[in-house]
Amino acid sequence: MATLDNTSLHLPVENPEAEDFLPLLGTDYVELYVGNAKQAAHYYMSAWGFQPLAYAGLETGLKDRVSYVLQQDKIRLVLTSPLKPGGEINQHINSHGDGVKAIALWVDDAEKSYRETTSRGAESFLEPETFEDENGKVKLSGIHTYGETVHIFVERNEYNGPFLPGYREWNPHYRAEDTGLRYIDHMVGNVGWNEMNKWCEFYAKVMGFAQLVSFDDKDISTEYTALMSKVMSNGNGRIKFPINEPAEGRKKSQIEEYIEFYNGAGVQHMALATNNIIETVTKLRDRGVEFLTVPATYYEDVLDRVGEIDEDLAPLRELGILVDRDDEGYLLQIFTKPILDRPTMFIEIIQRKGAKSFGKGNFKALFESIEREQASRGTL
Ligand code: TYF
Ligand code: FE
Repeated sequence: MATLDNTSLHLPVENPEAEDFLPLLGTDYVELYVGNAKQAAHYYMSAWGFQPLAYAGLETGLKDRVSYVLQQDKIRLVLTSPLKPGGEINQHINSHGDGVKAIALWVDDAEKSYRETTSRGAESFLEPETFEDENGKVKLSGIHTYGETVHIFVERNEYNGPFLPGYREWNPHYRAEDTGLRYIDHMVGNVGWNEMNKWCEFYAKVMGFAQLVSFDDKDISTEYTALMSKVMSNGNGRIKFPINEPAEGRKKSQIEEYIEFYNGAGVQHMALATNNIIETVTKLRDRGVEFLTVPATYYEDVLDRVGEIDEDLAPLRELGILVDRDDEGYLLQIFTKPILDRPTMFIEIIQRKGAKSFGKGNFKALFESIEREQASRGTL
């Protein structure tokens, strides 16, 4: 069983004998509740290179909401908007703005996943239910996590349709070239003051995760930004959920700013993996995606810090891509500015070259960049 301590790096296999009571095959999809799903879908296609996959709405018999499903390699996004006043989706948007409602996890047994987690204290969101159409059946269940975010367990081994029962193929004439995004590397949650340990214990006790890494305010407090972070991982390492909480600093923590504008805990960033970060970021920038920048001085000593890398430094410097190394290799990463009007969610692009860590060596440069953004909003 997982222990929660403050040692730096250990693997999530603390008792290899113990059976994983919640085997997870991967992230099935991420659902965002948004004010205008049609236009959000266009943004994720045109700027991010997602491909249209499936649709549900008035034309498929829904009366009160609409969903567009997009895909790029293993990453699936669902964009959902309400069509009428009132109800849970409007309430979510009213409270949080656009944001992630569900991180859906692919499982072999949605019923067992529900039983194992709720019996360990998870609050039920969706009792196990089978959905069917001409393409087969899918069993779904769901539990609550931090804020109003939920996890849906998706059992889809008897389904051949484009997404889920009730959705039909979506074939608009518009298709954008993909940007080389491959899979979700990690999904980060921001929680309130002193709530990090509670939520890490939730992932340990209720979902059988173990702690991979922890960062305290000494690692990551710059002049203003202060936060604490622990990374929780499931047994096979396919699902990684860092959890951040604000810490006291000289001025307002970036996590506090998030919590204020999101009106509570929620998903702060998704990290999307690519095999060629220079190509991916070049394409994203050309299509208007805005990234945080670091001072040119970052690149003066970066190779002293991380040693030899395969990439030329010039394009990394031009694009503002950050580099960090751990015992097992190195990684390249870059962060967008918030992708919404509220300073809430952003996206990280990451390319791992052996490294299993999260870029601790970049925290100072990164957080100072975030602080410049905060200052431009008058938050500091
Ligand atoms: O996911 C991570 O841990 C890294 C670093 O507000 C990070 O991407 C941590 C906190 C944060 C921004 C990035
Ligand atoms: Fe990250």
